[in-house]
Amino acid sequence: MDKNSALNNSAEIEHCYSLARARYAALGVDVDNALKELESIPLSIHCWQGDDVIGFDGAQALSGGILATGSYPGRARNGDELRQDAELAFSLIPGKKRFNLHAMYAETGNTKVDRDEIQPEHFARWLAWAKEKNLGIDFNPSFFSHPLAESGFTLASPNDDIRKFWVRHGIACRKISQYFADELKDTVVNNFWAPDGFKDMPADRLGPRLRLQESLDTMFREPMPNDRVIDTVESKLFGIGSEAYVVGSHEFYMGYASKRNMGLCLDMGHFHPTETIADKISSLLLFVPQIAIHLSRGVRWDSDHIVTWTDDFQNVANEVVRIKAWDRIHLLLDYFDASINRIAAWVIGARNVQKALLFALVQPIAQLREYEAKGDYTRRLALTEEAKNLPFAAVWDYYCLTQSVPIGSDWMNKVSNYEDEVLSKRN
Ligand code: RNT
Ligand code: ZN
Repeated sequence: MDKNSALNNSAEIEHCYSLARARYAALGVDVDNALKELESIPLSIHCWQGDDVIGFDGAQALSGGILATGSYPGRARNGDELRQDAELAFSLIPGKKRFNLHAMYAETGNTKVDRDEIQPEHFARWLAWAKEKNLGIDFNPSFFSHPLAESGFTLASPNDDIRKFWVRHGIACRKISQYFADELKDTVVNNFWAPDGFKDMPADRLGPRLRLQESLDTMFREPMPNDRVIDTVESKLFGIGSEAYVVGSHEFYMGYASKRNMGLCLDMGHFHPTETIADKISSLLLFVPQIAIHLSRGVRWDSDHIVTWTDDFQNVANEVVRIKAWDRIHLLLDYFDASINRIAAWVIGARNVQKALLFALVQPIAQLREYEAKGDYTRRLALTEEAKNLPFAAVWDYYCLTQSVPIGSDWMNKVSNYEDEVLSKRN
C-alpha cells in the first residue's frame, strides 16, 4: 500500500464520509456528534506491554500467575526506551490518551530502592514526560515479580513481615498517585491487584480473605487529601499457579468496594470463559462510585491477550457508551504479548478500542429504545442487525484523518521502519 495513501486520499475519505453521514442521519444518528464525543473519551495505555511486564527494579522474571510469552526482539529496557516506543504508538492511535504506570517502573538511578520505600521523586521523569506530552497518568502498586511475592502470597500472606511490607508498598503507591494527581491537576486511577492464591484446593478459604481485608483496611485507612486519586480494587478468578483459589475473587472485591465506597476494577479476562462483564457494569454502578475496566481478552487460561474487535468487546463498548458516566468509568488497556512487535500490539489493541467505541456511538440507539419501549422487539432486533451494515468504515477513516493518524493498516509502515531503525539495534 502507498505509504502516503492517507494524504493522497483525503478528498476521497471526506467524500465517503459525507455519504455515510447521510445514511446514518436517516436513522437519526448524528455522526459529527459521535466523533466529538469519541475524541473526549480517554484511553489509558499500559506501560507494561512495552517491556513484557518486567519493570526497572531488577526482577528477573514475571511472577504472580501472569506470563508474557514470546521473544520478539526490541523490548524496551529502560524509561527512555519505553517512553520513545510509547510516543510512536501514540502517534498512530487516535483520541485522547493517558499512560498507565506500574510501581516497578520507578526510576531510582543507581540506587536500589525497595518497593516499600519508593517515593514520588522516583517518578519525576515520568511526570515531566506526562506534562510535556499532555498525558494523564494512572498508577498501580506492583504486588508481584519480587522475592517477597515468591510464596504466592502478598497482602494475604500468613507471614506478618511479608504482609506489612506489601501494606507499606500500597501506601507508598497511594502517595505517588497523589503526587501525580496534584502535579497534573487530574484524576489518577490507582489500581490494586494482588495475585494471592492457591494452586490446589485450600483447606482454609476464609483465613486468607480475612487477612486480605485487614491489609486493605490498613492501606486505605488514611484518606488522601486529594479526591482526584481513584483507588480501585481488581478481582481475578484464577491465575497460573493459583488455579484452585484466588483470595481476591469477584465476590470479595465487589463486596469490599461497595462496603468501603471505593472503585472496582473489572478485567475482561478475569471471569469464567463464557462470562462477560458487559452486563455487570449497569448493576455495579448502582453500588460502587467508580469502575475501572481492564480492556483485555481472555483466551482459554490466559487473561491477557491483545484486544481484538469481538462481539464481547463490542458489547462492553456499547454499555459504557450508552451509560455515559464518563466521570465514573475508566478505560484502561491490560494485556501483554511478547510474540509480536510490542508497539504494534499497543496500536492494534488501542485502535480496536476506539473502533468499538465509535461503532457504539453511531448505533441508532434512540430508535432502538423507542422500539423497546413499545414492546416491538422484532423491529429492535431487525434494526440492530441491519445497523451493522451501515458504512462504518467511512466514518472511522474520516476520524483517523481528522486525528492525523494513518488510515487503515498504513500505520504498520511506521512501525516497520522503527523496527528496522531502532528496535533491531537493541539487544
Ligand atoms: C493480572 C491483572 C493485572 C495485571 C497488571 C500488570 O491478572 O490483570 O491488572 O495484568 O497489573
Ligand atoms: Zn488487569
